[in-house]
Amino acid sequence: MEPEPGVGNISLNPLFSNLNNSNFSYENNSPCINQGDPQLVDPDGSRSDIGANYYFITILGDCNDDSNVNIVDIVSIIDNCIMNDFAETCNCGDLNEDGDINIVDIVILVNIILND
Ligand SMILES: [Ca+2]
Ligand SMILES: [Ca+2]
Ligand SMILES: [Ca+2]
Repeated sequence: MEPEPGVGNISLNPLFSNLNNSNFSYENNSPCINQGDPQLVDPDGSRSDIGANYYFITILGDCNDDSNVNIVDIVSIIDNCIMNDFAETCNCGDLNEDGDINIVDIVILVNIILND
């Protein structure tokens, strides 16, 4: 089936994660991501995606989910993950993915920010 010609219609494979399980979420390389109505914004702060679903773009180190990795995230990680040990909310801060949030992760995050 060919889509109607027109703005916003594409005929690429949308790369659904798992159609067999009726899972219509997108793979991270789906051509639908950020190709929807440019006037609309997804909950993750990016341009809208084509279709009913959207792909949540998570940025490693972006612990306050504002789509920027900066000093605020470092403070957030130190406060929430290292000082208070709320480990369950700290996946964003485990930059070397060793299962632990510590100074090593902070150093990696600082380097990311400085090199950005
Ligand atoms: Ca999007
Ligand atoms: Ca942030
Ligand atoms: Ca770590």
